Amino acid sequence: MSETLESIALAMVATGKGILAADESSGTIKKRFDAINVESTEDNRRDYREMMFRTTDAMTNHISGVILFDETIRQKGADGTPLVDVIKAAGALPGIKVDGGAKELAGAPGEMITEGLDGLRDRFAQYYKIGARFAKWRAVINIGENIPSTYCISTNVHALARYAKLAQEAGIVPIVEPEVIMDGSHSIERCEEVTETTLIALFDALREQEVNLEGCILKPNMVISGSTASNRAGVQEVAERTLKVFKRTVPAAIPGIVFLSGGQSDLEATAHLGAMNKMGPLPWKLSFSYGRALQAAPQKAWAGKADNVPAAQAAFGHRAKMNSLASKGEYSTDLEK
Ligand code: 5MM
Repeated sequence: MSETLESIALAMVATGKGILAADESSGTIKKRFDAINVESTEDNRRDYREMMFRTTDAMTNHISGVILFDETIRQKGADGTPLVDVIKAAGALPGIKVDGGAKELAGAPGEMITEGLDGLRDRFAQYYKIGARFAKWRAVINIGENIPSTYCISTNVHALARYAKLAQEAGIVPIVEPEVIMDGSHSIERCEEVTETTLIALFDALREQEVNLEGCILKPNMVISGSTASNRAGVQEVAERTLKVFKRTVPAAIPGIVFLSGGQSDLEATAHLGAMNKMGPLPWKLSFSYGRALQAAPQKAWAGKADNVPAAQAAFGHRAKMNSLASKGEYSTDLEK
């Protein structure tokens, strides 16, 4: 079958597979490496990421695609093979983060707007040539006193839709990521309200700008209590409220929803995904596109030492497998042993 936006999107959410978000920008990867006492050099970043891309079983059976940062999509592995080819050889799709990061939104203290639309058409053409078949753009929606404002939500979803349309024009499937941030002491009800409002606005904007929904993947937050809330909601409540909001707002034409982990522990992120997939049938595939929840364990096991590569690959493979099971509704915490 020839490659279409729809066929790429379906491959991204193939049964039992999800996405590895390895697109940490320079500042974020430095923060992750600082935590394991590893210097953030170009070689260390390459070695670390190559180690994951060469975890064959995980990459072939549980990971459909990898979101890369600009540096990584151009990098070669230690033996000179482009990392894009290492990913493709494992049977996964290379993807690219194209946003320029979230910056302060003018005149709106505490709120952010994602930049990066200028020159995006040319960048997409270049990334397509390098091998990217999907892309990612993340919008940040903070919850706080009197925020988010309608202004913040509408400017961010407008930018997401403009990015998505440009991606599709280039033959690249857009992952649209409106992240309602978990930081704060807000209740799960407040997260539910903000997530619902954001998703309604997002799908209005996608429709207005004539984005092809069948060739688009949604990467949202789960509906969850603020990280410092008292009485944080349990797994079942998170699963029920998240699905309630999605059923109200996400058209069935979207082939898949892949969650971000957003600061949840890796076990929490897997348990929530597993609980939701036990509540089917659902109109869309429900899988993962985790950064921290897939990488925290391998980063700790690796700690920058070549001798630790097998243990780090085992840790990455385990989390990929647990999340794969969760995406099929076959996960239980006993399997962690
Ligand atoms: C891997 O982290 C991604 C890039 O973050 P920065 O641009 O801030 O460096 C991030 O966008 C990520 O793809 C999503 O937030 C999902 O990752 P988590 O860690 O939330 O699962």
